[in-house]
Amino acid sequence: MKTQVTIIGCGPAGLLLGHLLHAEGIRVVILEKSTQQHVLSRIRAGVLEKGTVKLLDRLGINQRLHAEGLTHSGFNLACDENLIHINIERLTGETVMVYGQTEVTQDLMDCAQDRNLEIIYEATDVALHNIDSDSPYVSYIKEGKEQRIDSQLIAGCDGYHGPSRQAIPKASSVSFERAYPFGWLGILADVAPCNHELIYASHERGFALASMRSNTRSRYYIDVPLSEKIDDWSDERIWDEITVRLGSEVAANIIRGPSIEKSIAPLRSFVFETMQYGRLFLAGDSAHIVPPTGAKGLNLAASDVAYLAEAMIAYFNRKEESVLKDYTKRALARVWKSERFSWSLTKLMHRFPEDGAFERAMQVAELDYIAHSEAAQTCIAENYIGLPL
Ligand code: RFL
Ligand code: PHB
Repeated sequence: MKTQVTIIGCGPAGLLLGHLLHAEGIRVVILEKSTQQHVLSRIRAGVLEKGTVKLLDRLGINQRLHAEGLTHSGFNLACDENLIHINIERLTGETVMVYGQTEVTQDLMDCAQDRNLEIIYEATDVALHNIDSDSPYVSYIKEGKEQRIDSQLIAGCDGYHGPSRQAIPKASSVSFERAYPFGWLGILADVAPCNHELIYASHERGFALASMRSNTRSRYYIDVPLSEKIDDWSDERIWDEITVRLGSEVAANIIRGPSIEKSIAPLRSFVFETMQYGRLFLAGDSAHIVPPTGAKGLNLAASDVAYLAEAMIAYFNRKEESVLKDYTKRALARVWKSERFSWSLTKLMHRFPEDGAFERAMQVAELDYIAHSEAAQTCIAENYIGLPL
């Protein structure tokens, strides 16, 4: 098979890139190793920046988003019993949208079918070849048969564990990494949220986040040591811990219910420099990971592909090779600022094993400073809504 761009991975990065290119008449094939149902079963992000919403508006894949998404004009930081309201709309003039990654993915998949954007699910053993030449290709196995797609460009949108980044020689890249000594234990339940806005809580016992998917579906997280096993956490034990960490005023409004999903996700900061090697371009989690504390991962995937689509369109329409070369620099400038924000919010809100009374006092002092400084709140708000594209 021949096409113009082969996209590896059918997460938000691959799907958005596929739609952006397909809308410009560029021939695209998306290869996904899992089934559609499996991709949709992964419960992940919940908060969309304005820039991500605008991208979906531009594609016209936005009906359900605007009908069901919740516009949030603020969020809260909590420190023990104190709530600090960050009014992002008053401070920045912008809002964010609470709409699950599962819903975004579902909308992009449904629309791919309507618009004849080709997605090949259950493509296993995907391998990249000749990426530093003008005739790159991707091989894979489908229904037991070896297949091959020749294309001019390849987009590696295959997440942190995919083969694309591994195809780039070590000597041509540099990795930056920070693994955290805890993970987020998440629980999804069909109960009303405890608050109309998100609450990120820093408590003596650790971190907690009260989030939501709708007015009837809640998503909560607590941080736990990486050694913890999900089977040791009954729903009741999780609800008890959430209740303590969110403080008594918030806890009074928590409605408990059986979990629909619960899992533990490790936290990591990671940046891979370069995002281009020959004809291969990386986007989203294949190139970088942020801890989820700032709600940046999916939004960074969206900003990467906005830049990458622009570069690939200029390349195909106007034969501009130089815009392809600029992609890494443009994307990384935004990536590093999101890395910084996610890392600093993680440090502020979590208890690290090596931290003692002094470090806790520093966190409490910083949160108290934020509570009383409009400048500090503005700084947090402008990062939370997303830096300009
Ligand atoms: P994905 O979503 O991992 O998709 C990659 C796709 O590639 C496929 N793949 C392969 N396909 C073919 N061949 C192979 N060999 C392949 N290997 C892998 C995979 O099956 C998959 O379908 O990466 P993408 O598209 O870059 O999207 C990134 C986001 O998913 C991620 O950054 C966010 O979920 C992070 N994140 C959040 N981001 C936000 O912007 N806001 C949030 O509120 C937010 N909350 C979160 C999060 C991530 C979390 N976890 C579980 C890590 C909360 C959590 C708990
Ligand atoms: C979520 O609802 O899953 C969520 C919200 C905000 C975050 C991370 C995850 O920062």
